[in-house]
Amino acid sequence: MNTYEKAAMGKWMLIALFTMVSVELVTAQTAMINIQSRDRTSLNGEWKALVDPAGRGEYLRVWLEKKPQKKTDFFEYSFEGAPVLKVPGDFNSQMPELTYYEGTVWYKKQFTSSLQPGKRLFVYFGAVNYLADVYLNGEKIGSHEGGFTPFQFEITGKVRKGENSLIVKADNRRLKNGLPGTGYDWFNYGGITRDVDLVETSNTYIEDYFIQLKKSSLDTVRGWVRLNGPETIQKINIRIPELNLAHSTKTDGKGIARVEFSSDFDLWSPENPKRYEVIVESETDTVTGQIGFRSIEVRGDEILLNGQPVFLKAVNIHEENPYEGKRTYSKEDARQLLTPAKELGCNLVRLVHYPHSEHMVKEAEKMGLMVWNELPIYQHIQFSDSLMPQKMENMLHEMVRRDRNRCGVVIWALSNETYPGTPGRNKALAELTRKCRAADPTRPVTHVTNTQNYENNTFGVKDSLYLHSDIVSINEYIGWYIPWQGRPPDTRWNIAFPDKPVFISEFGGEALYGNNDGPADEAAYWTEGYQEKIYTDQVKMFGTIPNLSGVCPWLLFDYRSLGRMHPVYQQGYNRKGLLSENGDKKKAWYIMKKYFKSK
Ligand code: GCB
Repeated sequence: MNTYEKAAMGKWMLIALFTMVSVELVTAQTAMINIQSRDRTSLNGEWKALVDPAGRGEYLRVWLEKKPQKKTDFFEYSFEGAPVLKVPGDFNSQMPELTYYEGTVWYKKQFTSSLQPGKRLFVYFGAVNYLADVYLNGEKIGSHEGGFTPFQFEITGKVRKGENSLIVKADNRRLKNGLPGTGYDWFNYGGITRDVDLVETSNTYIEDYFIQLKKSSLDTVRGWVRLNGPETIQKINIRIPELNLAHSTKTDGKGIARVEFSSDFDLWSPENPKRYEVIVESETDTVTGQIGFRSIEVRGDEILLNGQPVFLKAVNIHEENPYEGKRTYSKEDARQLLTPAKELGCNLVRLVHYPHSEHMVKEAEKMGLMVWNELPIYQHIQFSDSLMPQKMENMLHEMVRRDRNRCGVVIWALSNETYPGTPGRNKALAELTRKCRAADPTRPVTHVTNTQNYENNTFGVKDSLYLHSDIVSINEYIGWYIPWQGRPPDTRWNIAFPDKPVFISEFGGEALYGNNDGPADEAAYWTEGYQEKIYTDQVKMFGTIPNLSGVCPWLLFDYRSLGRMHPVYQQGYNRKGLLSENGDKKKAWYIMKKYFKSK
């Protein structure tokens, strides 16, 4: 391509990008709400629960809550006298008989409302795994698919003054055409796993906003504010009191205001996790958020944070409370997982393999940990299923919408270990990447693969998915699933994308904590010594990788996974943790800690 062609191409891309951004802004016009910075009335707590392994609840129409009129009336279900489950929380860890359950549970919560005329009300679910049908006072108000992203329904006009009954059918059965599909290496915790809230707004409310530094800039915010409701044309003020900053703009007939302002920000970074109170005001609504400002970009073969090259010292984390063997859901749970990541010397957490709760993302940001947010497009996904494009797109938007104002989030990861031969994969993921960049032009996007070839101690990395990836993210388990084919420091690399940064997104091996028989150099599989050796070799090999921009061991804690069947060493746990499920440090922990200290 000559200079002229390059310039023309650049211009075309800019026009395309602007058009795409506009499309995303104007299409999301159904009643939606970004509740991140809003007051909420929590519906957390005890919910009545009916376990329905036979799937009879549909036939019985339990949402109608019929009660017998006469003593002899037939009835076979009742929420009265039903056991209770805590929300948020998975059901598997709350009742011994549900430990391995994959099926339906009907949940019920009573609440009172005194919604005033002219106000609007939404019911918000942080996540329900995997399918949810929601009923209010006997009427279906909506359904949702996907176990790890938030959803909501407007209930203005449906909610009653006084008592209301909210019923949720939660079904965590695996679907062939689900996201993820049927096979995955983590525990399938089901139920209403995250917070449930009521959110009240004015008739025309601030539906969403995007307030982050524009790409490559250290001082200029470029974004938008979007209203929902009849009074679309309004004056908007954005204030950051600590910076003495006040910016005014105006919405158009579609309720959208462009935002652009500059300031001398104290930039967010792992060393300085600074956030500001940002107040967004319209004439009818006000929301207040804690927002940090930083720039993140891939330039050439480097990742730049605030304009400076950064090496990603990362660790993989599953959303499981290891000590209690349950899905994490609270701020405290999040801190429990993130504190050892800090201790290890990390500056980034790869939250696998699905979007984690808002608490994880917010606490990480506060603690100075960059966040990698990932979609559950994992291994064997049925890309050619006719419903798949829509499912992927919905999930993408739910993830981006929730976290686009979180400066801690620095990477959108769209897939993990999909296979080049899967029909429809390349087209589907290229399209998804385009949509992701349109929804958020500021953050790098990546795909992770494990399909590289390793022969004669040489890696061949050529999956065409990396054409759509700002970072070449590689999972490799040399020393565990695949034996070394030479000395680790002699490893060679043929990477078909020499101009991009490389990130080793997974490596490691399993060890049962305390299994320490024999000297380290004779150590056998499953010992801490063998795992330590894998880490020592990997660290030697890292020095051979061109454009290496970070590494991320698999993973922080041992975690539950049904496929891990070894009766002595695994007992239903994936044992690749640097820490046991009780938080004990394995020998490999110290190798990793030393490596991160040296970077
Ligand atoms: C992988 C997957 C991860 C697994 C891990 C393992 O490549 O991305 O989800 O759990 O390997 O332990 O095998």
